[in-house]
Formats: sequence, structure tokens, C-alpha cells
Amino acid sequence: MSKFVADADWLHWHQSPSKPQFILPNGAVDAHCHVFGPGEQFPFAPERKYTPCDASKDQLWALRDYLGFSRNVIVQATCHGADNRALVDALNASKGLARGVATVKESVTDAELEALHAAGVRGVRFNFVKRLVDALPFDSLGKIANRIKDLGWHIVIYFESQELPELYDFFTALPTTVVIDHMGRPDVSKPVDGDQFKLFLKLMAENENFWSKVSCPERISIDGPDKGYRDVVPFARKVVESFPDRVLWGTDWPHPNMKSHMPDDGKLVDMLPLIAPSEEFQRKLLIDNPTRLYWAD
Ligand code: 0GY
Repeated sequence: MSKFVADADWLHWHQSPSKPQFILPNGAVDAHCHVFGPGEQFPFAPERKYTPCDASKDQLWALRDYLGFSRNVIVQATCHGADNRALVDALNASKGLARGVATVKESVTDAELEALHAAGVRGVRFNFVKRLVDALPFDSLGKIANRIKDLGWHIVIYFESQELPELYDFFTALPTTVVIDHMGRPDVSKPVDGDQFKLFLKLMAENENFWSKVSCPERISIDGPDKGYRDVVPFARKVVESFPDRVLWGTDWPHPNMKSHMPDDGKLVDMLPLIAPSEEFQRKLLIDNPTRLYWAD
């Protein structure tokens, strides 16, 4: 038996998602998903804030094929800390169909960075969500940013909307392409043209090195799945229509830390034509942009 037992309130990912009605274009990339464990082989980090259930690379490939995606970008989640072995194992087994975003510490060596690059890592993730990390070592993050720049990597940042004013100057000083997870988690009870989302849109408009994932309606929505997460649509659509060449989309499988419900991945795919309402927007969001960022070589 594994020494890791998922948290008692951990929701297992959907075992039988619906087949999407929306047919994904050939070459579509699921640009935000994770692999967890198996804990027996790839232990979870001692400093983790949650213990998930296992979600293996083979289960991810099965979902990719079932939904109709061609490729994946696997993002390191905090439960694995800066131990990227599960991620690298998945990338190495992917036959070139997956690229990765790692988490590293300042002590990472050049040789380790090069090995991550060879495996298919093309970015690092800086997590600013307070419930997920202990401290924010800004000096360290700045140093890491300067080192990974030389590899041509980008930085993925994860934060919640109320933190943006405080983090704004740190973000805009970053020297690489910067990808924001889930539109900076807007408060969708506020208007799309309200002050909070305006700050996010300003960040995107005034800094052409900033990209955004328009993913995770299930985390952001107040309306919830029964109403098709419809309150998130105007936010995601605004970002896609304003910055069509700098947006990405992903399932977020296996949906860590979802406490209210577990989304049906097929239904998430079916939201795509609502947030990217033309074939051109869809092609950019699902193929051109992720390919440019992750498969440039
Ligand atoms: C996500 C969401 C979460 C967790 C992580 O790294 C993580 O632990 O990403 C979350 O709890 O919001 O983006 O998948």
C-alpha cells in the first residue's frame, strides 16, 4: 500500500467525462494539466499543502486521446515541490507529445537546468497563492528568472486577483515571457469592466511579454457547473478577443484542490466556442500559441 493517502476531502477526478460536442482542431494542445505521483514511485513533497490521489501519465494520455487533444503541457504542481521527477518521467515517455513547466530552487545547477530542457521543460512556475506556498522568496525568484532567461524559457505565474496590486511591479520587472495562470483568478462577481479586472487587462495591454491562460472556469465560477460556469465566459472571451496571440487553454486535469465539485472535462472543452467564438480564435488559442511557446524548436 502507498505511504501516501489522499486528503479525506480530496475529490477524485472525473472517471467518465462526457465526449465533447465541440470537435477540437487537429493539433490542439491541452496547455495546463498535471501529473501526480504515483506517490509510491515519485513521493510528494514534505512541504506540500495537500496530498492528492495519484494521477498518472498514462491516465493523462488516455484523457488527451479521449477529448481529442494532440499534445499536453504538464505544469509542476506544489504537491511535488521542486522535485520534478514525475514531470520528467512523463515528458520522457510522451514521445515528444508533451512539454513541461518545472519548479526549481535557486540552488538548481546549470546541469540540472540543461537536463530539464533536454526532457522538454520550457518554463518555470512561480506560485504566489498563499494557501499553497509558505513564503515568497522574491530575491531567489529574481535570480532564477535571470538564469532561465538564457535557456529561452518563460515564467508561469499563479496568483489570486486580490494580490495583483502588490505583485504588479515585481511581475513587470521579470525579464522573460510571463504566462498568467487562469486570468489571475478574477472575482467574477465584479464586472468585466470593473477596477479589479481592469488592472489585469492593463497588465496584459501594457506588457507584450505577458500571456494568459483562459482556463479553469470551475475554480473561478460562482454560478457553478449546473449553469455551465457561464459567469466566467465574458472574462475569458474578453481576454481572447483582446489578446488573441497571447492566450492558452488547458483542462487543469486532475483538478487539484477542487472542493465543491469535480468538473466534467468534456464539458470544459465544450466551453471553448463560447470563449473563442471563431475558428481563427480557436486555432490561435489551441494550436498556434502553444506551439510557438512550447514547440518553437
Ligand atoms: C491549479 C491549481 C491549484 C493548485 C496548484 O500547484 C498547485 O498545487 O496548481 C489550486 O489549488 O488552485 O492551477 O491547478
